[in-house]
Amino acid sequence: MARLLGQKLLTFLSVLLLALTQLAVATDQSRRAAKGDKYLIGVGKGDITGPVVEINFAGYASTSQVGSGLRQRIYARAFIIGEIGKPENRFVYVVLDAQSGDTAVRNGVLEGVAALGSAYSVYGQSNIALTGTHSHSGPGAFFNYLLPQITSLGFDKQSYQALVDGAVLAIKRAHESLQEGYLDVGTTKVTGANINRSLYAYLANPAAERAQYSDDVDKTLTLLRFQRASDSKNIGVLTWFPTHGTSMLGNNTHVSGDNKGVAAILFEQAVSGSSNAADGFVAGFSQANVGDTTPNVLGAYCDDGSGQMCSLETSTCADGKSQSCHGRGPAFDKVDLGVTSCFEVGRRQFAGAKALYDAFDSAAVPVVGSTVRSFHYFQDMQYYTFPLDNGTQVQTCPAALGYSFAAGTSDWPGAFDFTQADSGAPNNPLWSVVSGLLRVPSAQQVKCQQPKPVLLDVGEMSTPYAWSPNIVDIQSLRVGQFIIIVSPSEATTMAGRRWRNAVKTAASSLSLTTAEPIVVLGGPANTYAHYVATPEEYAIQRYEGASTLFGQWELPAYINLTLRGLPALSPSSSGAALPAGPSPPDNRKNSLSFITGVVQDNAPPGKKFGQCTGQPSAQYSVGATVNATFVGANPRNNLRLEGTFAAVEQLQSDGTTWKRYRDDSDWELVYTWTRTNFLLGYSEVTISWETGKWDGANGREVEKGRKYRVRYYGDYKPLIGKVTAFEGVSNEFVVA
Ligand SMILES: *[C@@H]1O[C@H](CO)[C@@H](O)[C@H](O)[C@H]1NC(C)=O
Ligand SMILES: *[C@@H]1O[C@H](CO)[C@@H](O)[C@H](O)[C@H]1NC(C)=O
Ligand SMILES: *[C@@H]1O[C@H](CO)[C@@H](O)[C@H](O)[C@H]1NC(C)=O
Ligand SMILES: *[C@@H]1O[C@H](CO)[C@@H](O)[C@H](O)[C@H]1NC(C)=O
Ligand SMILES: CC(=O)N[C@H]1CO[C@H](CO)[C@@H](O)[C@@H]1O
Repeated sequence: MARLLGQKLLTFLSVLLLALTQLAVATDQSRRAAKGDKYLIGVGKGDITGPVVEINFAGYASTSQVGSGLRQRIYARAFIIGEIGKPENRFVYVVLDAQSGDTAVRNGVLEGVAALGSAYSVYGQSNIALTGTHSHSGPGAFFNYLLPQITSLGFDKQSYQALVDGAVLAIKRAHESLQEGYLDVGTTKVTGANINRSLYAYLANPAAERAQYSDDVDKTLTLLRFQRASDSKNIGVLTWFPTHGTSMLGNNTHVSGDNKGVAAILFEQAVSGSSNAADGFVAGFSQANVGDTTPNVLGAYCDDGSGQMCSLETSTCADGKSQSCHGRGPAFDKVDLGVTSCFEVGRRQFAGAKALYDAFDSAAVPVVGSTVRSFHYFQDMQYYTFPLDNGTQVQTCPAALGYSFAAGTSDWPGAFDFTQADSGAPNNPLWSVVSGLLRVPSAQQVKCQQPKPVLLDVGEMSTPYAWSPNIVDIQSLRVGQFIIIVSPSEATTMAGRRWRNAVKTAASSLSLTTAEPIVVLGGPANTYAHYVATPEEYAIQRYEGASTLFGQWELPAYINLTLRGLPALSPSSSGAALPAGPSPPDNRKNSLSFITGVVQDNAPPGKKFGQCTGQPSAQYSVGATVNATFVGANPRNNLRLEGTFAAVEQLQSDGTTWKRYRDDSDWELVYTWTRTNFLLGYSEVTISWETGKWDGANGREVEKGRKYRVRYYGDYKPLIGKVTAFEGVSNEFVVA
């Protein structure tokens, strides 16, 4: 009996084994068939959360938007792709949760990567692309040029360094993770995450051209999947989709990565621990032809009590001004400063990308052709002469901004402090110094920039140092049939389409790729060169046209310059074939700054740093906000990069051990710093845990019936002496 059973079991086992082997072969074959070529791939992530308080935010250019805390840490995410066995054929695509790439930051990153040692000498000017997600919700003051420094009162070394160090760390981690693997690319349509904020300008493009597209913004999200060969686990995804990082309003003062920061973290949290995702999975949500897009998908309305939409033509309200015109996000709410809409627009991008990712094996196209190449050169845009398609010679101009620039957009009106006569305008010592240096544009410039009326002749101003870039980065990357245009400017929808189409056509006629080329556009990258609109949109001179720095022919020039570099992406090119071009000015050492450092922190008499002065209640129901307030110190004393200022801890079943449950990387945990006495250096910190409200998106519901407590990590600076770390912890409470 036992023997018979044993025999049966054996037969059964051998049949099972055979079936499994066949299955394995079949799977392997279908996997092979669906796979492209093997590349060297690596991903890495680094914390770039700069000073979260007392520093102006980048993006809205509003002097009054100064940080008061942190909602979610921001990151650099680096993706390296290379040819196997050929270290010289490699590129790095970095996505920064920041307003844009920038020349100062790029220089810092290049120096930082070079300092990592000889293994990193393969990375440099040509093959590092530094792109920003165009978030308007993070610290500024890191820029190379004067104009974007004005509202931040100059350059801040700490803010700059946080970006540089985090990006270098992300690149280092990506390099250390390099291994053989496959790349696949898929697309999906994401709805409800963008609309056109400059429809009137878009409509100036030829009707026949517009008829080729079903939407007046691009709705397509492109996803590149990184899958390692060793065990077929995915190590990361890199996506492109255009929508402005303006979900958080211009009066929000908590740092976050805006909607793309949300999407990236939701994706990383959702795949974490899943069987086909490797540890350290990185999700990059890169910006695309963002120029005329807005995440405020309900449209732009006048906050003047009229309930009217802003005018289509000029985005103004009944008073003829743009000041009360505001775009509304999907969860429009005046009091939450865009927080709910931001999460929702992030969630929509995440959900689209995740659904595509889950169906990827059937939906994706393998990247094929072993070639990996990149090119980069600097181009001076002052009077660059080149032929249009019809042969007519035209030229670009020194940078200038038109009148509509000062009006801002419906995402947030009124950029900069041009209303000097306005008694309500905030006092800006930097502007007081430099406004006298404004110059009248030269006759040649006025003519060149037509039909733009020049408001700020930034390209002809270099006192005390350059105000805006005239020299820009022309860069593209390529792996197999996948080509990435790296744009220094925010391309409008149609500008991006023309640029991608031109590259695709040229790549085909140059026979650059074996499979049909797939072209994406990422940016704003490397430097911040404002916008690039089509010549037709330029003629309309709304915000995007007014911010197209180099005149009406900027887009055809960018296309011409990209096509010039394209042969460098061919398999026979050594990549270094192109002359480097003129170097842009490096203003890191000579930038003005009116930003003061931390003077001192003190605890009020009878209290000590970290003492919990506002205890949470004993019990909360899910959905409630838990607040704990502590005697605080300035978070600029220590950015706690790769760490946290705030944590929620959960009591484990042993009844004694506490485990970290939420931290600064979580949207629902908010850190707020308030200076309570400037002279004496007192401040307090409130840590708010918004339980339940954001759960569900990534399956991280609060565990009910458990005990929790709030922990605060701070660092104080005495008037004399060194910065010292401290911690504070609240009483425990139950979430039921
Ligand atoms: C933020 O700005 C919006 C739009 O102007 C406004 O409706 C809201 O009242 C402001 N919120 C705060 C707290 O200032
Ligand atoms: C780009 O412009 C240059 C002149 O600056 C010209 O020689 C070249 O043919 C142009 N390239 C294309 C593809 O139009
Ligand atoms: C070429 O196209 C430009 C832009 O549309 C136009 O201004 C110019 O007149 C055209 N030249 C010729 C020779 O048709
Ligand atoms: C919690 O603290 C924040 C920040 O100080 C404050 O805005 C909010 O009103 C507080 N909420 C509750 C429920 O006390
Ligand atoms: C801000 C704005 O005007 N957005 C418009 C973009 O285009 C759509 C039509 O496709 C309009 O409905 C939006 O109002």
